[in-house]
Amino acid sequence: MLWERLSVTGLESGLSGIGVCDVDPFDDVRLTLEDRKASGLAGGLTFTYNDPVRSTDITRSFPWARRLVVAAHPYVPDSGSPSPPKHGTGRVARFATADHYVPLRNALGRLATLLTDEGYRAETLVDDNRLVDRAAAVRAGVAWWGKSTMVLAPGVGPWILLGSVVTDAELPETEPMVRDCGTCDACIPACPTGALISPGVLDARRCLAHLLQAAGSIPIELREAVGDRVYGCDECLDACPPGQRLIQETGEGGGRIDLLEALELSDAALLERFDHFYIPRRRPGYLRRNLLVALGNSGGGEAEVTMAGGLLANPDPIVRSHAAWALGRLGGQAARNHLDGATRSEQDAEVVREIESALAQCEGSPAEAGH
Ligand code: B12
Ligand code: SF4
Ligand code: SF4
Repeated sequence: MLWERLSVTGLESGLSGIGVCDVDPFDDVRLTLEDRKASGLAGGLTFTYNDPVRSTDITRSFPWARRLVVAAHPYVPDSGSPSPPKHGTGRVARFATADHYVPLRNALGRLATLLTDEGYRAETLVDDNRLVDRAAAVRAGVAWWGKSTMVLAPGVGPWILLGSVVTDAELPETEPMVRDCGTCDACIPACPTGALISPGVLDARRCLAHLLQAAGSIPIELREAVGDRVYGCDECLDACPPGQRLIQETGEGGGRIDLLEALELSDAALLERFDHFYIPRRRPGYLRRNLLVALGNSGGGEAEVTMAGGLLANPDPIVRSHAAWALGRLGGQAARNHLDGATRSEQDAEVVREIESALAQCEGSPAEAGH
């Protein structure tokens, strides 16, 4: 039977789970998306939030759709785990240590070919704004909802990426899992910013994974909590018991960036090195912003101060603001000299405010005591 062949091919292609669900609209998710937009919890998120009606009803995009074949790709342990914090380095969440969506795309491609070879229509969707992937995975019995808002699967916990094939083949539907988190709530206190405000509810305005890939400034009151993170955040996943065994089996490697080396790259080289990151409008300043916050949190040294000082002259005001913040956080006379110099030439009102606040922070920093 076609479903058995799809299932075998999916598992042979490295998927950890595969299931089938109908294409009825995900009305509960549409209401949640609309509520979170209205209440502000969405924090300016785009993606599926842009058009909740479309993203929760696949037949709006594919009127011929009859089923979703939903797949989970386990990207850990391939991703490696970041080595322990090391001076001068930043951290990348496991899902982004490389483009871990590639094997998922390949597996879905094979499934789509099986369907089209049988004369059916089939389109692959990976992290696509036309589908709410987690809701599809839950309905197809590939995973269950966790209180972290992640969906979890047996043996791999939250460490899966999701994708689907939309088809007109009327495949048999698979049963949803009868599982939940039970009494566990480990992810909620593990979040460094309190972004999980209650089970299953994320305040994106406080979520570091969101802020590090959003446009604009990183809110000043959350920059220390960014720590050494440059892209993504794994804290609520690391805390999750169903994923523990996999993490323990995962060796270190792949998740560290030399901050000074990355800040020295040209625009083109920076975008090329991190071409699999989502960066709003591919504006390199947003990545430099993240690198500067991690640099400020790094504890510093002469080279770090010189780098941040030099970036006070960057043409992008987002970079200048975060360079000022990094200098304030690094502290010391040299940092202060850079900031003083910039006050004489800076024209952008927001950057001026950041410089003033950084100077005030320098006054209070231990390196300044006694001056
Ligand atoms: C927008 C988005 C984000 C946003 C918002 C995340 C969010 N929670 O909505 C930001 C940028 C913060 C983000 C971060 C991450 N993301 Co993201 N993201 C998406 C995207 C594009 C859309 C998600 C969406 O529509 N959310 C809509 C809201 C309404 O969903 P929700 O918050 O999950 O709400 C449901 C639950 O709250 C549940 N619920 C409600 N009440 C309750 C109560 C209880 C008790 C429970 C258990 C559940 C529950 O029902 C709601 C739906 O009705 C999808 C890709 C896609 N096209 O689907 C990837 C996706 C969700 N992201 C993914 C990943 C890997 C991540 C990160 C782990 C990356 C990282 N390491 O930094 C983090 C995890 C942060 C987190 N805790 O969610 C994977 C998730 C895989 C998985 N195993 O779940 C996806 C599916 C991408 C993919 N194709 O693999 N992401
Ligand atoms: S990704 Fe990080 S900041 Fe966002 S909810 Fe999870 S632990 Fe909190
Ligand atoms: S940490 Fe516990 S409560 Fe949170 S998602 Fe994992 S199992 Fe569920």
